[in-house]
Amino acid sequence: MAEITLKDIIKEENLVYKRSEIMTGKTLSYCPGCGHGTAHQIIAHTIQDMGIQEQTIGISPVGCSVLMYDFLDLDIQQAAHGRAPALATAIKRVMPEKFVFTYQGDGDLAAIGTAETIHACNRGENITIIFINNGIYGMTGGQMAPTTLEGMPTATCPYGRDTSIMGNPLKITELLALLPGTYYVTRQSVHTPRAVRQTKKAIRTAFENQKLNRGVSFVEIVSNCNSGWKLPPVKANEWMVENMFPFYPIGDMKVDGKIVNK
Ligand SMILES: Cc1ncc(C[n+]2csc(CCOP(=O)(O)OP(=O)(O)O)c2C)c(N)n1
Ligand code: SF4
Repeated sequence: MAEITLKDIIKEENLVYKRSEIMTGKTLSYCPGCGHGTAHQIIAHTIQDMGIQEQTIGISPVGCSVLMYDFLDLDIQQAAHGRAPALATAIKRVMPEKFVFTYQGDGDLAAIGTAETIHACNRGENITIIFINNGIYGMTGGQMAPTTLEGMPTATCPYGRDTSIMGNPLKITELLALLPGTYYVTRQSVHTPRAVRQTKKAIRTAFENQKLNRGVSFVEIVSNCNSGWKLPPVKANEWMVENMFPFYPIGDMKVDGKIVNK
């Protein structure tokens, strides 16, 4: 019997997954198992599917994804910490024909950038905001963020967040859904193939809304920071499902400008 080689198996018709051509191929700087890389892939595939590579401008944040411009073959402008929605506002207003998106962590979007986020969403800028919520400041060593859960240990609250001293975790996405300028608000994740498919659908919807000039489309992705959480990747995802999802439930919050009643 003729020997079956790897070349026989890896045929175009058997292919179920391929790296997006919009990924530059540079080695990602993320920790193994981190959700940032998967989120990049989803954005790249969506832009490739829509054929809008030349018309898209991304805004990279300060945080672990600061080097997003190295990984995605798109026009990308780096923003100062938290200022991505303001920069996206300016770029979209000057070039309304472009698809403009921000990509921001929870420290960037929900701490130092709270004002920019709220005002851009309230104004209803015609942009897409992609928000990676890992409940921690990943890049700087795992300090407490506004999104840190009650009781969750971090580098700056090693015994867990004590809400009597440190305040309550901030559900910024729920808050943004209440603003008149947000048209589509959803919370997704990237820890399973199904979750990846759902997130891809959400990001596609967000870009399609932008084409139709609908205002802000906001996609939160609840993700792990296995290094900051001091857990191996698989355990980090299990911890996320058990602890993050009850507080940050997955699903749509606002569709076509209307709050989704659950
Ligand atoms: C003006 C300013 N303040 C503080 C910092 C330090 N800093 C860099 S990244 C970061 C937090 C990033 O966390 P997050 O946005 O949650 O992204 P992650 O790294 O978790 O993806 C902070 C506080 C900075 N670079 N600039
Ligand atoms: S520190 Fe956390 S958010 Fe940053 S790359 Fe590592 S796992 Fe991802």
